[in-house]
Amino acid sequence: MRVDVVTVFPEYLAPLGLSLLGRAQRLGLLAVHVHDLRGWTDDRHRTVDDTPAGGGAGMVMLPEPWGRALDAVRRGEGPDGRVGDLPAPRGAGDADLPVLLVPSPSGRPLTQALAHELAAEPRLVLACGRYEGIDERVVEDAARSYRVLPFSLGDYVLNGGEVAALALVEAVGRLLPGVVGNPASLAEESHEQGLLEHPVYTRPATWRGLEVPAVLSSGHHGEVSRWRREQGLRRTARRRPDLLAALHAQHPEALGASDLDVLADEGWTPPG
Ligand code: 6GU
Repeated sequence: MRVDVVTVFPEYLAPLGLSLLGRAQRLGLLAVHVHDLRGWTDDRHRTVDDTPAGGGAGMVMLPEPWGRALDAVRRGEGPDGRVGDLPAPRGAGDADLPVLLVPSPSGRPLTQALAHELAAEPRLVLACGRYEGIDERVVEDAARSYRVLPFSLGDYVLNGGEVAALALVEAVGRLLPGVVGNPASLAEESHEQGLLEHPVYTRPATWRGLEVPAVLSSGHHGEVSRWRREQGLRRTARRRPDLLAALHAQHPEALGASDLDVLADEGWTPPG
């Protein structure tokens, strides 16, 4: 997968070179290209923003640098020409357009399901805005050559899209084949089955007077699995009952009779 990020703070994306994603890049599983938006300005001050039309607080990002940046990145170029290889086109039609991800508190919530959808794409482009946002015509124009997807990390406000870009590239990148060493560990995580994951423990068996639950040392795989399922259900009922309602609405068969007993014990019963 190729990922291009356009930002006025390229240094913000440096952590993508660390840890698992750094290894994925060295292995050629992922190519990340970070571009400075100011490379596409043409004035002495390298201006990227101006006052909002209609008045109001803050500044809005100018369309001209963004238009040039997104045209160039679409062609696999940075401010100074060609960078890296473009992935081979997959077929024809709109599905072949690269996805343009625009971090915004008014975007579609980033979920594990969306991360999986994006992990199937050969190419992602991230347009990180700052200040009050990017002139809306940039997104309108970009829709002619990209599949535009505004996304949000949650219902709170960040100063710019860079932290969201880091989160998105990590959530998507770790789903690419070969990036996480043991793929089995992916399937068991929170949000993969529509539930939160059970708690985990390691040595020592007693620490500051606190014990690892005895069942985990029993050696009975069946009992361990049952206990983990129950703990995941209890945790979800306590912390995220909204997830249970969504799971029950979309996959009623996913919650069996013993699951519903556990949930009833937590005070959760299916709606209706
Ligand atoms: Cl994706 N961007 C910004 N600027 N703020 C956010 C966000 C994204 N998600 C939540 N708040």
